[in-house]
Amino acid sequence: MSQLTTFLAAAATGLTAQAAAADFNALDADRSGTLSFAEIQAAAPVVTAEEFAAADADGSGELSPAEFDAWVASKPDPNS
Ligand SMILES: [Ca+2]
Repeated sequence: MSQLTTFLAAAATGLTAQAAAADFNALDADRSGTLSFAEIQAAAPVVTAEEFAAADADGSGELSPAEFDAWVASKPDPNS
């Protein structure tokens, strides 16, 4: 559960790019360099498909580090 805690705490407080990159690597279970919805949900089940799709700016079906970074930065309050 530590990854989830880290992820949600970071999403709640905002992240530096460096911290987001560290979280990204922790969440990238298969080391593909992108985060699938399954990988995001494995760490943060509260994330919805709609939210993931909104974060997937180019519609590739996976979040690039830049997309993940922008998404986390846009989420000051994960409960809202
Ligand atoms: Ca991956």
